Amino acid sequence: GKHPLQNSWTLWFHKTERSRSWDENLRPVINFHTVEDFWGVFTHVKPASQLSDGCDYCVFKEGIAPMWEDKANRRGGRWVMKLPRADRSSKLDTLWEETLIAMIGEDFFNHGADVCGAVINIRSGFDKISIWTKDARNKQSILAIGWKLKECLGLGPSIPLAYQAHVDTIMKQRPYGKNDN
Ligand code: M7G
Repeated sequence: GKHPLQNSWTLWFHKTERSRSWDENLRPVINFHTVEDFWGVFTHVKPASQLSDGCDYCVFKEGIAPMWEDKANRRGGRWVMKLPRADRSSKLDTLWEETLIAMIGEDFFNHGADVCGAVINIRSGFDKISIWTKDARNKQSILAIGWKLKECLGLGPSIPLAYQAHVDTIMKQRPYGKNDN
């Protein structure tokens, strides 16, 4: 039989169409809840490195939308790494795959319940991979999750990992469609 994951997950896809609002451009693609179905999904969708600028993949626990407004994210934040575009072809797909494996394997020192999902943003300047967590005040789980992520991905000093509360990200936002980094 198939090997169940601890949670059911939804893959979402975002593609910037200037005529539509941000949330209209965001669509759920498929749900999965076994190891085998995860690999089935990820061998069939386009690798992130092949998407055009402005696209995102999001993998979130089923029932949590990959947006700041969802009640699971409202008080949360993200661990985010900025990846130079020059590394897109060599490193990006592997880092994204390793991020997802760490996340769906619940390999976060028992703080998996604080994880909401993961996002990859394909952008012209810096691509970004992030893990969204539930509560930006929960220092203990944030540190455990960040530490484990760094370890799983083997991140060295050339790829800094920083935590940002969504409220701080929202304060810095520019009008939709004008953001390329
Ligand atoms: P981004 O796609 O997260 O990163 O945000 P980027 O700056 O690297 O492109 C770009 C813009 O998309 C934001 O400034 C918002 O206008 C919009 N946006 C992004 N997110 C994650 C959200 C969200 O969760 N909710 C809403 N309402 N808008 C968002």
